[in-house]
Amino acid sequence: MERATVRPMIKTVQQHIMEAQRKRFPGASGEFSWLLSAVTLATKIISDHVRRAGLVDILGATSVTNIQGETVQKLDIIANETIAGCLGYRSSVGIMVSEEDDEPRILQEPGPAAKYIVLFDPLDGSSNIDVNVSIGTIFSILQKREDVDCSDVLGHILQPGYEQIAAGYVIYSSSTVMAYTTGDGVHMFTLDPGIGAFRLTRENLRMPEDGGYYSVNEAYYAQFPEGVQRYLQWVKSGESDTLGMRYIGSLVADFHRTLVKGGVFLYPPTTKAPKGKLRLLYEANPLAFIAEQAGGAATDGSQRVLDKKPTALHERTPLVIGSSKAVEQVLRFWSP
Ligand code: P6P
Repeated sequence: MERATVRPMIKTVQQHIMEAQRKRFPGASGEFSWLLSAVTLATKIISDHVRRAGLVDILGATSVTNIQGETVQKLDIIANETIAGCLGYRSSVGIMVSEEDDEPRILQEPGPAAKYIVLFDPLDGSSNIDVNVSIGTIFSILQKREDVDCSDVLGHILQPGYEQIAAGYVIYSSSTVMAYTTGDGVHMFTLDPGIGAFRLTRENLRMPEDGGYYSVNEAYYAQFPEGVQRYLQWVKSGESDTLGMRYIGSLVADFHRTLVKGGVFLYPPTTKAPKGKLRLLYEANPLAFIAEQAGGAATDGSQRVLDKKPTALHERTPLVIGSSKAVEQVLRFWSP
């Protein structure tokens, strides 16, 4: 009797990462996959907290203000310490950079083993927590530089985005979805609460070239550069009937929709925030890596985001990210 072919009906993110690493690096030690498992574990824990936010005393703000000058929400602290705790058990992680921490955390003494740097925004969009809007975690992974002394912590961290070896985000919404890339396409997983695992739901995702939405906070229209104002006048003129408009005010949610449905998200410079609001190292760079891997583009108006040479840990950048055509359309009106 012919043996039934058992096809794996479930591929978890761990399996996917291990297979991808073995395929690309046959001699891989598995330490990178082990590192990524810390991120997936941490985001499962954060997802559980987010799901229960209204039920236990973790809603609302603390009396703490972070380096960004923002009031720290309780869930921010839980998310930050959860990720630090999970990464702390990975001997391959030497340095951790968080939006919530003024300074980098040195998790392992500098040395050949502790070769990875993990940068993240533990809970982006946290101002939306109390109104039940989708929020997310964004992460970026670099390797320490060979040509920089171990003691030069910033020298290892301040690398251009094209040096990233992996990047991803997790969106906590109607379901918890993770998207990641290691430079070999973008892959998406949905957390199955029944088995507590992220299951592969989309492989080698491509950003739609046409259609979708433009996404910007038009309350700042008067503060935008004149070229951005001209783009907004054009996109609403009816000449481009392909784009609708959506703005959630939570970067991960606005980017996830743009990745899946197409269009463009903009956070331009304003008179109040002349360098833009979003952070380069742990927001713009990881999302730019994903956008490009899905066939899209990401610019600060003057240059490719991934080419920017960072000069400070928490530096900000203007961001225009989405379908290549939609990004190019913005630049036809605004190229500072
Ligand atoms: P605005 C959330 O506070 C955040 O950092 C991003 O998630 C989001 O894209 C942006 O700020 C929204 O900023 O100025 O439109 O409220």
